[in-house]
Amino acid sequence: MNDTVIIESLKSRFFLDPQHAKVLVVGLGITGMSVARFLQRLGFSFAIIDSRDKPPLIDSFFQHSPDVAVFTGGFDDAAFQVATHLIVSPGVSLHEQSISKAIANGANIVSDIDLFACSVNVPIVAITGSNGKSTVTTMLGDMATAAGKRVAIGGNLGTPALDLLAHNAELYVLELSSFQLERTSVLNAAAATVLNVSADHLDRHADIAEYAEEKQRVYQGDGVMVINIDDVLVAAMREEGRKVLSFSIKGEADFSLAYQGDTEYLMYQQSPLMALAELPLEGRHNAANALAALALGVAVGLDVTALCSALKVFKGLEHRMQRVAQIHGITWVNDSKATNIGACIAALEGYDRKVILIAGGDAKGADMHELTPVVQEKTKGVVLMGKDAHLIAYALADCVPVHRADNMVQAVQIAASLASAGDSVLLSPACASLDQYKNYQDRGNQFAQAVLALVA
Ligand code: UMA
Ligand code: ADP
Repeated sequence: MNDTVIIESLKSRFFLDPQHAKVLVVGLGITGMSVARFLQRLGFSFAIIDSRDKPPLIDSFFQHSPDVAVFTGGFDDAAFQVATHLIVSPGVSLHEQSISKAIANGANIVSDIDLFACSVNVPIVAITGSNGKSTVTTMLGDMATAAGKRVAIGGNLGTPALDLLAHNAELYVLELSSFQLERTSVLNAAAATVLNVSADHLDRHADIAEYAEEKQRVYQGDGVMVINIDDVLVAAMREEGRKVLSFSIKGEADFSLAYQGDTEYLMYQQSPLMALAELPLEGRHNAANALAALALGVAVGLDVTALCSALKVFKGLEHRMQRVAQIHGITWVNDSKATNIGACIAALEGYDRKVILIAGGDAKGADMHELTPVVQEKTKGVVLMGKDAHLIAYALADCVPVHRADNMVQAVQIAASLASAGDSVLLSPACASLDQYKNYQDRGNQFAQAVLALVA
């Protein structure tokens, strides 16, 4: 879309006019940087504020934009009070006092996703959920490429949505977090899905109902709703009069699993699409992800045969149910990206034999008792570490043997002493990693190193 059309769209939807708006960009992370570039391109003047003393990107920002006012080291009310529009990065809560006050005074909240939605006139697919977003977004990107589309993928996945505009794509696939969705009001995705809802980010959202409501915002507009009917909170989001494609790994749906003879198939209504065994991913939850991606692809008119051809060669993402090694008959699996209970439960449910689970970290306010039944059924021992290990230990008391470790090397050594040939050891922490590691990748890498050191 050309800049004049984009500006007209911003004016009509948000009164966001380069002549009059006083824009404050809140947060100087990769989102703030992408917003700044976008506003500069369209000729807006704006200021930036970040509560950190030295936001990590400040030096590179000043190199490219020495003339923009940047406030750091706290949220100064004065900067907020003059703003007509706040473009707030996802890492900053809208409940920050200065932001609440500015909203009360009439400031408009706009997200980078809103700006993006005003800037494209090709289909957007929007994907949210507590788990599986990155997998489904990447999967669908590969599938759309196989179907001959010039596609760009990003959002919470890593590349800020506004930076995707340079691709001039025919289809955009966005992974969206609850933080991005809560401040987005004009997304009208051609197809959207909430993959699932389980407790997460309860340190930022009041409760799971509020968290689910933010996720539901992915369906705003009149595009196709792709609905996981196995998840009660998602199934309840269906809206009368909207086109819906459902998916299920448990029963009947538009996209489902079914046996024909001895072979289990991914199905589109009554037609088998491909054998489940042809999907090269561990864990039954990945069958749900494949069905969701197929439904989204079909919703935007992609050729289903091409979609399946991409699924058959999709290798999955690092740190998600990734087999690290098999040593003396013991299989070691890295699922470090399991940063909440739902992912850990899904990982354990996929096993038909007993597992040794390594878990723990920052529970982000979740109630760890939800883990108890599946841990009891699927594990023969648990090794816990990190800040909230005691909460998990409390939830699992008297259910399975629980061991404590100070670090990953120790956790792996304890797990090795508990495992016998034929067992799996699964790192699926059900917690965020930041209390002990740089990020989930660091945690997964340290696990892999500790496992490989066992052989050495
Ligand atoms: N921060 C401050 N003060 C500020 C601004 C930010 O302390 O004034 C802190 C935040 O609390 C946060 C960090 O700085 O800890 C980064 O926040 P940000 O909003 O500046 O983040 P960006 O660098 O813009 O990255 C964001 C997403 N980050 C968050 O939602 C925290 C990235 O998702 C996303 O890839 C990127 O935009 C592009 O869309 C990351 C993430 O962790 C991967 N997401 C969460 C998740 O997946 O669970 C939601
Ligand atoms: P997200 O981007 O939502 O965090 P990922 O694809 O990165 O999702 O996967 C995060 C974690 O969730 C991993 O541990 C992965 O094994 C698990 N997971 C992936 N898909 C699902 C699903 N459909 N249901 C539950 N857990 C899942």
